[in-house]
Amino acid sequence: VTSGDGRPRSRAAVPVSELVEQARAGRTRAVARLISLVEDEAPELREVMAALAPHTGRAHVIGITGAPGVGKSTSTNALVRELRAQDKRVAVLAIDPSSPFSGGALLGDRVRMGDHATDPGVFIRSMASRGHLGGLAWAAPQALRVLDAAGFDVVLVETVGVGQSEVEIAGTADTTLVLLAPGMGDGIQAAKAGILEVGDVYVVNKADRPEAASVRRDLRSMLALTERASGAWRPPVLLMSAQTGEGVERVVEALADHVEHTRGEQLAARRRARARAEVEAIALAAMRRRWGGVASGELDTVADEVATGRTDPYAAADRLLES
Ligand SMILES: Nc1nc2c(ncn2[C@@H]2O[C@H](COP(=O)(O)OP(=O)(O)OP(=O)(O)O)[C@@H](O)[C@H]2O)c(=O)[nH]1
Ligand SMILES: [Mg+2]
Repeated sequence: VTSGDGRPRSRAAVPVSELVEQARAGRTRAVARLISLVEDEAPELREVMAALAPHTGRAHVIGITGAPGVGKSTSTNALVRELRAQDKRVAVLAIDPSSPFSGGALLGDRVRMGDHATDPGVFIRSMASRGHLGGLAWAAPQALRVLDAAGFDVVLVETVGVGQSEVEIAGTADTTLVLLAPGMGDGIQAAKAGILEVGDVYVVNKADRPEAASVRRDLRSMLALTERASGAWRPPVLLMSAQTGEGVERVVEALADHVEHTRGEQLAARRRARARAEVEAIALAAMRRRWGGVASGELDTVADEVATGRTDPYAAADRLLES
């Protein structure tokens, strides 16, 4: 398994070992460079990941998900402010699984996050899949690994757009925060989107609006129908106004409570699931690269045999896996 696609190594003007050292010392530019290596699927990644591995497992990874317009970006900003007030170092990874390009819609978010632009205790980065072989399943966990090893106490993963992949990305965090807001779709839609299963902490944002209380009531009664083992974590449903800051402190407290409550077997299981997805994505990308590369004729050969009826697709796949 190679980590890259054979593109020239020119990007790494600074040796990997030095970049890793600098990132671990909290140097923002080194952290940014390492994440760029992830985005580019650079060949140096193998060495980077080997160097980072012993230094991971400390950060609290929090996934933030919710329908467009519920206030994910505003809330992320408010959470960062509160965490900074508690002297925590915070990284924000904004992920757009649907868009092949960075920028665009994320630009507005960057501006909003400008509140923290000059704070060295805050690192903000947008990421898109850019249509790479490995996609986001490949890139997101590796970016998290960089931020974790760089010593951030909390990493907020904000997903942009809607769909199953958001729920999946948020679902592999240590703690998943699901945001709702009045007027942003009722409880039925929440149930449809699968969020009743993934949330560890539910937050009804825009609590400065009068309808927030009834959204909370509806959500609570729906969650009450979900079966949970005795002693299991019961997701709280909190009211917050990201805009005024009301309730933000309580939300940060609930997020910390959740990770404390699950520390041990449950947290280990989530992290294992995340690592599993990561390893699988790396292995699959390596296989695709091997079979799909211009140099590799094996896939074309078996495809031709399948297309002309000389062999069946299962036998062909077996041959590929054995090759
Ligand atoms: N009244 C009120 N409005 C809010 C609050 N939080 C966010 N908003 C507004 O809701 C709108 C959407 O907020 P965003 O933070 O951009 O929401 P988002 O979920 O990141 O949106 P997408 O990135 O498009 O999915 C903006 O106009 C915000 O100003 C709040 O607490 N109260
Ligand atoms: Mg947003």
